[in-house]
Amino acid sequence: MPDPCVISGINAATMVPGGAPYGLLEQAAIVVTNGVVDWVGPLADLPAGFHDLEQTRYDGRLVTPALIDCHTHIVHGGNRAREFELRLNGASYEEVARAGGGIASTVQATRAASPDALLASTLTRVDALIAQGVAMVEVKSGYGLDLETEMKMLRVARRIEGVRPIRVRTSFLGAHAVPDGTDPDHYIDKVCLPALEACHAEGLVDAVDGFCEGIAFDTAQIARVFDKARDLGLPVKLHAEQLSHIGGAALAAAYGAISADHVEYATPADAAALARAGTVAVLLPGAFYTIHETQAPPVAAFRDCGVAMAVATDWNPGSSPLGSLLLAMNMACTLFRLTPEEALAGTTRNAARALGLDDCGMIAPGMRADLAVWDVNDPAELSYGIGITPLNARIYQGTP
Ligand code: DI6
Ligand code: FE
Repeated sequence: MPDPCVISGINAATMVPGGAPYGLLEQAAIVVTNGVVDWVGPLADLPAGFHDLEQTRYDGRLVTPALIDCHTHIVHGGNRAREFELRLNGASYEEVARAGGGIASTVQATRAASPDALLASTLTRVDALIAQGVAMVEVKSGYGLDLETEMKMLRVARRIEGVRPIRVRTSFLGAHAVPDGTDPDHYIDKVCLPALEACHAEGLVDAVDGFCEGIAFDTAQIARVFDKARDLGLPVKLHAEQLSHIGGAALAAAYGAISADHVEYATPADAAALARAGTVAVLLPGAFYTIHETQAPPVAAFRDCGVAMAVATDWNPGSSPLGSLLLAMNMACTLFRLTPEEALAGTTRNAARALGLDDCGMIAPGMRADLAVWDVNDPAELSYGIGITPLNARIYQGTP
C-alpha cells in the first residue's frame, strides 16, 4: 500500500462517538499520510486535493480501528494445563498446590526461563493476537516477585516492538502475589518498591498495577505502591474487586487510576466514584469464565454513571488462558450483556483510554493508521461469532 494513499470500497466503523452507531460511515474513504489518518468520510466527499492519490480498494469490507488488548500477562514461563487437568479429575486446591500448581508454579517457571526463551513463547502469543487484528497490547510483569525477574519480564516485553509490528505498553505488577513464606508488608517495602524504582530507572514502566484482593494485597499495601508511582510520575491501574469487595475500586478512583480491572464485585457507589475519576472499567470475561465466577460486573451501573468500559483477554496461564480478543468480546456480550457496539468500543476507543492513549482506538484525522479490515458486513458480527476470525488484513501505521 503506498503512502499517502486512499483506502476505498469500504464501510468504516470509525468508533467516533456521537454520530451513527459504531461511528459507521458507508461507502467510506480513509486517507493515510505518513502512517496517520489524514481524512475520513464518505468517498463522495473526498476533497479534491486527494483525488490524485493512489487508491487501495478493499471492496465490500468493513474497516475498524485495529484492536487493542489492554490487559494481558503474555510474558510468562510454562503453563498450567496439568493443574487444569488435575482439578477436573477432582483434585482439591491444596492438592493442586502440593503438586506444584498455582501462581507459584508460574513464578518458578518464569524465574527459570532465559530472556530469549521467554521472548520466544511470548511471540507465539503476540502472533495469535496480531492474527486477530490487534495492533496494541499491554503486557504486565508480576510473575517474578523479585527485582531481577520483574525486570527480565519487562525487558522481554520491551523487545516485542523490535521484532513484531505491534505497539506495546508495559505495566509493573510487582504487587501481584505474596511470595511463599514472605510477609506481605515486608515484600512491598523491601522488594516491590525497590524493583519498581529500578525498572522505572531503566525506562521499562509505562504504568503501575497491583492485585488488590484477599489472597494478594490490601488497600493500604496497594496505596504504598501507588504513592511510589505518584512520586515517579507514573499512571496507576488496579486489579480490583475480582473475587470480593475490599475497596480496590474506590482506591483506584481516589488515585485517579487510568483503569480498574475485573470489577465483578464493584458496587453502584464504586461506579459513581470511577465515573468521577474518569477511570475506565476493564472487563475480563475470560477470567470470569475460567474460574466459574457467578457475580457479573455492574454493567448497568457503569452505563448509568457513564463509566467507559473496555474489554481485554487477561491472557495468563492460570485464570484466563484466553488468546482471542474476539472471543473476549463475544463473552462480554453473552456473559456480561454488553452490546456488540459496547464490546467493540471496549477493544478500541475505551481500551486506548484504559492505557492513557489518545492517538489510537478511533478512525479520525490525526489518529495512527492502525486499522483492521474484516470480511463482515455488519460490525455486530465481530462479537457474534464464536471462535471465528474474519480478519482480511491488518494495517499497522499505514502498512498492511
Ligand atoms: N488476577 C487474576 O485472575 C490473575 N492475576 C490476577 O491478578 C491470576 C493469575 C494466575 O493465576 O497466574
Ligand atoms: Fe490480570
